[in-house]
Amino acid sequence: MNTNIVVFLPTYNEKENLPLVTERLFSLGLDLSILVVDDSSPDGTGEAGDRLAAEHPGRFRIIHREGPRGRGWAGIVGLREASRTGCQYAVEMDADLSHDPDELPRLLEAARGADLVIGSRYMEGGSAENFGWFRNLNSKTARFLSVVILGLRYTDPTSGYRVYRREILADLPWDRMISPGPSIVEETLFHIQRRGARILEVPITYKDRRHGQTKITPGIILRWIVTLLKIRWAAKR
Ligand SMILES: Nc1nc2c(ncn2[C@@H]2O[C@H](COP(=O)(O)OP(=O)(O)OP(=O)(O)O)[C@@H](O)[C@H]2O)c(=O)[nH]1
Ligand SMILES: [Mg+2]
Repeated sequence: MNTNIVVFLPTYNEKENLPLVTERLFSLGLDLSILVVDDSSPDGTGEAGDRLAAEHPGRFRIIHREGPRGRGWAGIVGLREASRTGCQYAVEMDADLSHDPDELPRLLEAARGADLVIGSRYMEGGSAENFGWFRNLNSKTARFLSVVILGLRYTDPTSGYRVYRREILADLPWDRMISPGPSIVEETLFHIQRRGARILEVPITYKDRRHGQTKITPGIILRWIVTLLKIRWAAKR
């Protein structure tokens, strides 16, 4: 992959969404390629990805992970791989179209003056469509714990819509990263903050997922909290 921008998409059961998000990203007309890390989705996302790779040689790549699935494990593989390409920026976003590809140019623009740009739902100008009280409460609790446990004082530390300067990713301690699940997002932010990097937030409008179902289970939430504590603990030693 020889593009200026590499977009990493983690996927688990996103068969309908993957071709849609791919088309939307390519239609932006940027020098951009897509790197998918799929956890052997039972719904056939992997095969859909193989077809897209055949249609877009050199611009679309899919890595098929085996073993237990995990947003974090997929994130470690995907971002690390992106950091090894010759790109200038690596983008991380959900594959379910909750993160609007049309907002990417604005995030990239902001990245000219930063090491990391976070798309924020909760700063002035940002929003999260159709968040009911339960998701709102979950999201608030997650932000609160991110501040208390890891000191991540941002409006949206749990946002997975981000632009990283490649060098900052290449500098992360990948072999010591421990998040199996969604806490990978906080873990990368924690390490980047410790490096004294320039971190910027810009507002985004978070949309409801287009197709398919959420992958978050009560077990994943519980493990998320335990992992934040482990990250903090490991950093102290
Ligand atoms: N490879 C991989 N990707 C995952 C896994 N869990 C979630 N993802 C992907 O990570 C992104 C975010 O997951 P979501 O389930 O959408 O989580 P969410 O955005 O908090 O919840 P909803 O939008 O309500 O579904 C999506 O692109 C998922 O397909 C996983 O175990 N492995
Ligand atoms: Mg989602």
